[in-house]
Amino acid sequence: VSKFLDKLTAAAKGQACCLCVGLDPDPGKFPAHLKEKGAGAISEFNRAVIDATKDLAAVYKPNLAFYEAHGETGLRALSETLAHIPSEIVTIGDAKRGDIGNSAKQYARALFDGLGFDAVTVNPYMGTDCVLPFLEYADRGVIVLVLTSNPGSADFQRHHHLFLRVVEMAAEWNKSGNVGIVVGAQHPEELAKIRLLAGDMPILVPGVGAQGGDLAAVIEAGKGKEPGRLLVNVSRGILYASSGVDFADASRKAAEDLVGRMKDGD
Ligand code: OMP
Repeated sequence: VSKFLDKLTAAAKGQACCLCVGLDPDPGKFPAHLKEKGAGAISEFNRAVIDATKDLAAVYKPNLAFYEAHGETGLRALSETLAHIPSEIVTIGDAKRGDIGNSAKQYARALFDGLGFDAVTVNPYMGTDCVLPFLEYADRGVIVLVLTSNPGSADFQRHHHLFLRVVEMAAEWNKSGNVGIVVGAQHPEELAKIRLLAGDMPILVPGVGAQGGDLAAVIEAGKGKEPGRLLVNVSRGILYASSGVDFADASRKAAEDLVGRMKDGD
């Protein structure tokens, strides 16, 4: 068992299905008093959401696009955000990297050594050699895209059931017990099949909330045996639960509601 899996198990606090809060800050959606500060307000916004949800979240998942989009200001906000997350909560750097080994090695350095994430998302569709540099960090999580939440997942991933081959490969890559997979909430039937094939590997499920996925169906199909093996990510549904000054309280209420439904599904 990897250090990543140990940390995830502890952070799940006995819950089979647990909450991953997606930290995807979009200054255009901030409440008026922060919106006027633009990207300069990202750190303050995230800190308020973290303070309001940290007893409910097992995982925080910043998507790097929302930080890189603002250049140096955004990258500084990302570091400040990571520094604010309590050390017992798992962090996933959602970067969806995938490149030839020589380049992937540098991506892995940036995300694990530089930013210090516990885990990262990786796009495995370029093949094993592109995933290996991440796997070498045996103490960190490597969460590979299998069947994504977007409509375009039909174009290649579903073609000849290619995604099932990725599940098989993910199981082979899991020698250090540090691999997880991503399956969008839009595919509960496939999720059930993937859970059977993947054993108790952690499955990250985005697509509940703004993208309309059905939480009850996801829990039914995707629950694992050990705590924390099903991670349901919600970003916009939590961050922008209110566009007023009460945004942090509203984010807490949204997170509480989700965690309540996760417990009922146990
Ligand atoms: P919301 O739709 O706002 O809850 O955000 C979903 C988050 O999950 C975003 O950061 C997406 O980039 C990410 N995501 C998907 O939406 N679909 C996927 O198939 C995979 C991911 C991901 O890897 O997290």
